[in-house]
Formats: sequence, C-alpha cells, structure tokens
Amino acid sequence: MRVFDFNSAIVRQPGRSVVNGLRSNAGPAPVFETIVAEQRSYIAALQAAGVEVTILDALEPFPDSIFVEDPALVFGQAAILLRPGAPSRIAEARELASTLTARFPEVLQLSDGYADGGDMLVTPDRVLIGLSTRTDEVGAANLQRLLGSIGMAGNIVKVPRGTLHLKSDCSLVDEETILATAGIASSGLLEGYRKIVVPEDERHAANALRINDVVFVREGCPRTRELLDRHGLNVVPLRVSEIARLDAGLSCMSLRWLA
Ligand code: CIR
Repeated sequence: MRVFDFNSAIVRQPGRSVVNGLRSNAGPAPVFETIVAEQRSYIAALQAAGVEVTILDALEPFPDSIFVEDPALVFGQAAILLRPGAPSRIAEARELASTLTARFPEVLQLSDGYADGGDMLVTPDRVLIGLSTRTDEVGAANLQRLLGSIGMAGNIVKVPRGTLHLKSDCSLVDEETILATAGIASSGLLEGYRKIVVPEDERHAANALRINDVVFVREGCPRTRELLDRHGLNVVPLRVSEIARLDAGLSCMSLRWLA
C-alpha cells in the first residue's frame, strides 16, 4: 500500500458565502458559479481515479468550509480532528465530527494549540508538520503526540514566511519525490527526498495531488506538466483558477483515505 492509494474521500459543497472566504490578495472576489463548476470537475476527476466521494452539505456560516482538508487529518485506521488557526475556521472541525465518527474506527482530537491540515504532508515514513501562521508550536507538538499514539512519526518543520500552508508549496508525487517551489526545495526542510522544482512563474503548481496512479496538477502550468511527464508520471490538469483566488489549490478540497 502506498500513502497516495485512496478509495474514499470527503468533500464539502461551497455555500454562497464562499466568495467571502479568506484571501491574502486584493484581486476580484471569486464567482460562486465558477467555484461550483471547478469543484464538480474535481469530484468527477477523483471518481475517475477510483475514489468514492462523499459530498457534504454546504455550511453557509463557514465561507472556507469547502477546504475540508484543513479541519482534519485522516488515515485508513484513524482520523484526527484539528483546530484550524484562522478564528473564522476553528469551528469547522466540530462540523466534521459526526461524519468522521461514522467512517473511522478511531477519531482523535487535537486538544490544544492550532493546526491546519494544509500544513501536514504525509510521506511514506513520516508526516511533515509545518509551522505556519495557521499551525503553531503547541498544536504541532500535540499533533506529533497524537500521531505517535497511532504508530506514526511526525516531524515538525518551519514553513517559509509568506507561504500560507506547507502544502501550498509542495506535494508528494511518488514514494520518494516531492514537487516543490524553489523556496521550499532549498530550505533544507525536504532533506532526504528527491525534489522536482516548479518554475518560479508556475509556483502554484507545487500544490499538486497524487491519487492512485494520477497526479492532478493545476491547469495552465505546462512546464511543470512536462517535468512530471519526464519523471514518468501520469499527469492530469485540473482547472482551479477561481479556487486559487481564495489562496487554495488541489489538495485542500478533499480529505482522502484508503478504507
Ligand atoms: C484559507 O485561507 O483558509 C482558505 N481561503 C484557503 C485554504 C486553503 N487550504 C489548503 O491549502 N489546505
């Protein structure tokens, strides 16, 4: 079994409030209908890759709740409810609790500090836990302990300033290789992994998503696609340009596991 072998996923429909989601840029707000269309294609792509997708109802009071990766971390044998670091998002974990309890033999809960799922990069031998503006030291240490209790190792690393989440800038594309921005690749934080560095003008492509035999990559990043092709990977581009207006990408729209 590989860490990117999945047969199950959870996504959450966007509420109309999604257009008011958190974002660091001053560009135009995203268009609701386009977000819906991008999410539909994303769900179809996951299904085509062999994943059964559970679609949860929208949560209007939580504009960012479509980014269901952030309030939890899931594995085949257990799920961990996290404490997202943005005040407007912390209660999203509570909204996921019953869904996870119905699907996982064990559901653990971060009791203290803050941690966003976007800061957790699961690799074959450990989970990299990124310290960021959303994940603090208390949350990271707490998560490391919870991972230990389910037999997994967690390594705490520092996400470079200006990067929202660890996985905004890197993703595992095969068992040894991480696709990364130049900043993350040269930070020393990915020591021991082979790295494929995305071109600077395609830096958003670093948030790719490996599912079974497919690597989903943001549409409009031809040079990254070529790098991955050359590495022998099966690359499928997906359009997430409207989602990207909310500082988000491919991994953040689902929780994935092998049931
Ligand atoms: C936020 O700022 O929380 C959302 N607008 C974007 C979250 C993206 N999540 C992720 O990359 N895991």
